[in-house]
Amino acid sequence: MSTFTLTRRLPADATADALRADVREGLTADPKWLPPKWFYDARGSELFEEITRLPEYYPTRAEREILQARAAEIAAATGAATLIELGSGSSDKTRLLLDALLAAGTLKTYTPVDVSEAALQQAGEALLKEYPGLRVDALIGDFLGDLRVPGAEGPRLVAFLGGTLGNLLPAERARFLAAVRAGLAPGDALLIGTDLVKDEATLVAAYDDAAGVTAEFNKNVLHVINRELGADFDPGEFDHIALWDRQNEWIEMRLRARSHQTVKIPELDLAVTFEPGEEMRTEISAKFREEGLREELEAAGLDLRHWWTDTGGRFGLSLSVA
Ligand code: AVJ
Repeated sequence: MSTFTLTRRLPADATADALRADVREGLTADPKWLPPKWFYDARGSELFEEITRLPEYYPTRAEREILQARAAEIAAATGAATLIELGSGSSDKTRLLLDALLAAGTLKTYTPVDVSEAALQQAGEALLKEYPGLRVDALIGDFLGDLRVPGAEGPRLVAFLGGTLGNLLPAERARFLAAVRAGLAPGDALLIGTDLVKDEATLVAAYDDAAGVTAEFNKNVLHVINRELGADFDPGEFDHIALWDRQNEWIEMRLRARSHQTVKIPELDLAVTFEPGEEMRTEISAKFREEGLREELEAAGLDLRHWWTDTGGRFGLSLSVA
């Protein structure tokens, strides 16, 4: 028998409190910014799934190619009884790992962790039908929060796929990796997917697609703030911007105000003014090099044991141990 449990790691209103705190901090800062995790309500998660199917957005396909080639090797190297996936979304590519770990006969439990309850619910129900015998213990939570999963049988494989590590600023990455490292027991392993530095045109196109899906995804954060905090953003008054920051080696997404506007956010008792052309950062998506990642892992006490890329050298998958 398969079982599916969905547990909220935080009190129900902690997410609401975090959104309020983030929006207040980001929209009163100069320059203004918003953290990318608030893209992912049900609509935002759907839009991201649509992004992964766009011709310009190569990371998902490149990572899938690596997983297809290496899943059996990963299963053999880790012998994982529990797969914990941070930022699991639709758990689509995860099936390659689940298949390999089940074929190796070691896997008992899959623990997806995501901020999107809708995505977890959908993924969990689908997995339940597809994998008889698998126990799915889903956690609604922020991967930057408490990573300890009590009672999860070892060895555990912690997977952080899709390149989401790149959404963290370097200092946040260091904290995140150290926190993951602190939660690993001997025999556990960490699998991270990272998009790699490449030519600017390819990178920018991936974040500014011709069909405009990424633009919709970017503006979705305004819809989220309108709904959750009673704000009156007019998403049509903002333009989607994607640019390559070659010093920091990250893609930056911004929303640029088309006109002077004052946005009211009643739940925060706040009014925010945008000048025409003013840009607000909504996401960074850092791109990596093998050596740089190895150093970041090492600084967190992690030892990179395997490094795989797709045949096009666009995306990297690393397996590390404590
Ligand atoms: C899901 C965080 C990996 O940074 O490429 C896609 C999100 N943003 N298009 C990324 C995203 C714009 C994506 N991650």
